[in-house]
Amino acid sequence: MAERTLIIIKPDAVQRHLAGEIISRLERKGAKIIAAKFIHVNKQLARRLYDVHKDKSFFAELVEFITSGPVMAMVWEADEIIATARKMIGRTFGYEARPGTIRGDFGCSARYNLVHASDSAASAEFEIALFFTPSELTTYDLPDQKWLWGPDQ
Ligand code: FUP
Repeated sequence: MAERTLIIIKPDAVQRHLAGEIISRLERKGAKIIAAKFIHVNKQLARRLYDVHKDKSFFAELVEFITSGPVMAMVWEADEIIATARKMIGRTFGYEARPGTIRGDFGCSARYNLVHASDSAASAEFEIALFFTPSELTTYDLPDQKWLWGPDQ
């Protein structure tokens, strides 16, 4: 079933010239970009995004990092895109992520791990609404969608 997920290209990836690489991987996978904005996340938005981690020891550093420079926040759509994007991104810590994944291919850091992706349908709905209004989510067809996503299950 077609799903939407929030993907954030984090400050490290932007500053390491990896935004295009990350977008390209999602495009080649056949996912459809339906919204994007290049913004400097403020502390309030960062705390809301990472609310589930508010009691963790690394929360302050997490907020500090995501607000340290501009990010590219995007909404991508495809069948099963929430799980698919997480697989493409790899395990949380770069040094544990498998080669072939974004984190596995481009870094060894725990905190500076390049990309955020929603981890469930409920998170995706919550996170997309944090960054985008409903009218900012575009709708259009990909001419090759039938081949990339089909047949309907
Ligand atoms: P992920 O879903 O893979 O992005 O990772 P989590 O939601 O578990 O964690 C959110 C962010 O917290 C990660 F991107 C990295 C950071 N983090 C730490 O800095 N230290 C930890 O021990 C765990 C996570």
